[in-house]
Formats: sequence, structure tokens, C-alpha cells
Amino acid sequence: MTDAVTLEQQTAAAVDQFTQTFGQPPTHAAVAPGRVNLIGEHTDYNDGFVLPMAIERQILLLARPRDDRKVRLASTGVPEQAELNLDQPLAPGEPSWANYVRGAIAGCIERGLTPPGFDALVDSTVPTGGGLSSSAALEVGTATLLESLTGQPLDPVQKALLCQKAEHDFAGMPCGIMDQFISAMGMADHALLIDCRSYETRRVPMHDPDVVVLIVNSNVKHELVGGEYAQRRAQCEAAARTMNVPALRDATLDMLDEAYPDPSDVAFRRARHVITENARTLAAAEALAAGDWAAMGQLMLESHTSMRDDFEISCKELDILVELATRRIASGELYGSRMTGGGFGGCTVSLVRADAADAVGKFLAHQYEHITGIHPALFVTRPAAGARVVEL
Ligand code: GAF
Repeated sequence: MTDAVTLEQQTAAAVDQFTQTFGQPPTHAAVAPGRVNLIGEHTDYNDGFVLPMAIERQILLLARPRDDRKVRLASTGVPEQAELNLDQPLAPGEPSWANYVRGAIAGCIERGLTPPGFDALVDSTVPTGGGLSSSAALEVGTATLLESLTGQPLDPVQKALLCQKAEHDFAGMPCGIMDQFISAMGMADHALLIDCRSYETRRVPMHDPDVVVLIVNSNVKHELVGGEYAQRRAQCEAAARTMNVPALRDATLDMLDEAYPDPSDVAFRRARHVITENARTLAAAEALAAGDWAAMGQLMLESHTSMRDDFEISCKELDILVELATRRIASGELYGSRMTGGGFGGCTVSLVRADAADAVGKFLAHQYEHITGIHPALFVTRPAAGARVVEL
């Protein structure tokens, strides 16, 4: 189990690195967390509901304004630096990690922010490629840094939306709004119920000291995600058109039965996942608010089954992790578990009794490695705060 580096420790090390890289200390800093989704998967682009929380893993950006219009970007995680000129239109390019930053800067400028040139260093404790939204954290962190550099605050919804557009236009990923919303608006001790049609959010308290969130990274990433994600999105939109509704948010199981008489039809199963997942997500928000962990856990398991069988975005390794987790339910150590995020690899999320987290983590890691030969990465987190400016 890996422990979280505190923001103070992360900041101290990154300030040193910044000073070495650019010759002078940073003057501005911003931080944005990764996220884990508790329930509500592939519902955001169907105008539905999601229930994510920010995690205690974050991207920190340090900066110092320059006298010219240049932006120099460095990262502690990769050797390639990037350079931009604010007097020229920003476009995707190399190194590709900087595209999230380019896109967020472009979005901020479009919304009227007037950043100076600056040097910046990016440092991340969000595992990359694990489906914990390091890219959304980098976009939202960049926008937050620009708020600090310009003294021009953004409305949080507008900030999340410009970051989503950055992901679409600069990274080519047709994502929904969930990841950018939770990174921008997360709150310690709370999950966030997001209505992805109205953009209304409701903070759902989650501060039982006896329960923690265990994240297990399967350490597999099936390289299908971009294409498969866009395909699922297209299938959902086609099913909504067939049922004559604006989005699957508006469809019911009765409409589905009428439109698709054959339940083995792929379109039927894709739509059934979204319709039932929306209902589960609303029920989960109530269960969480009531501290009903057993009910919440049951909904998570049903969500996983639906993603595995109807939406077909799980994989063998994630199914193994969830199956192993279910073995600790009867003893009362674990409440529920499911794959989380876009799918085809990445992480599972489980709700675990705090005093059993260590034992459950060891059990999962040992059994998973025994069965698959793959060493997983695990950590425990509680719901964390969203993006904010950091005082240096
Ligand atoms: C990815 C996307 F970026 C989100 O918008 C969401 O659709 C998620 O997959 C699936 O729920 O993280």
C-alpha cells in the first residue's frame, strides 16, 4: 500500500526543482486532484448522473511570470520541456504531455483571461494511465494557475467546461464532463452528485471515520480506450435517436423493450446499462447520505456487473479484482467494489472498513498477483478537496 505524499512535502520538493530548472524560485502555485468515480459510469455524456470524489493524489503547478510572451513548461515526470508563444494561436503539438496545458491556456484566453508569459513546473502524484484522471487534473490545475497569475477568477462550471474542451480539442478524447467537474469542485469528506445535463451539483457527505476508499490499480491498460470510448458514445447516441429521446437520460426500460425486442442486441444492452446506471447513481447518493454502506456496496456490485455484461468495458483483470473483493463482504470488512473510469483496464474502487483496509489490501494484492502474475498498486484515500491556489 503506498502512502500519500502530503501537499507540503510535494510543494517543498517541487519548489527546489523549479529553482534548479529556471534559476529563480516560483511565485505562484495551484493544485488540482485526480478523481475516482464511486458510481455512474459512461452516464455523463448521456446527460445523466455521476457520483465521483476527488482523491488525495494531485497535480501541483508552480510558476513565475516572465517579462515576455513566452511560456516555458517543464515536468518532474518527463524530460521533454515545451515552449509556447502567447502571441500566436495555441495548437496541439509535441511534447504531447503539454497539450493539456496548451488546451487549458487556450480556453482561459478564450474566456477573457490575459495571462503574462511564465515559466511553469508540473509535479504529479496521480498515477498516470490508471484511469484516475491525471489529464483532467493537469487541465484544471493549469486553469487554476492562470486564475492566480492573472487575478481573474473563473466560474467553476465555466472552468470545468473549458478544460473538457481542452481534452476534446487538444488531446482528441471525446470525454464527458465528470473528470473536470470533480477536479474543479471536489470537497474533503464529500462525494459530488453531478447532474450532467443541468450542471447542478450536490455535495454528498461521506465522512464516516470507519470507512475508507481502497483503490487498486490492475496495472493493465488495454490500448483500445480512445476508439472504444468513442464507439460507446456513438452507440448510446444512436440508441437515443432510435427511441426518439434527446439523450439516454430520457429513456426508460419500457421504451427500450419496445424499441429493441431482442435483449441480446448490442444497442439494447448498451442503453440498458446507461438507464439502470443512472437509477443506481441516484440511489447511491441517497445510500451514501444515509451512511448505508451495505446498500451503497450492493449498488457498486450491480454497476460492475452491468459494465461487464451490458456495456462491455471491463476486462478479465478487473473482474478478478472485483470477484476477490466480494469474498470479503460476508466478514463485514468490505461493502462493495467495481471497476472505475473509462474501462478496459485501470483501477477498481472499493469501500472498506478502515480498520480492515490493510488486511483487505494485502489479500487482494496477493491473490491478484497469484492469479494473473501482475503486481497491482494499491492505496487508500478519503474524499479530498478540489482545485485551489496554493500560497507559497
Ligand atoms: C472517462 C471520461 F473522461 C469521463 O467523461 C467519463 O465518461 C468516464 O470515462 C466514464 O464514466 O473518464
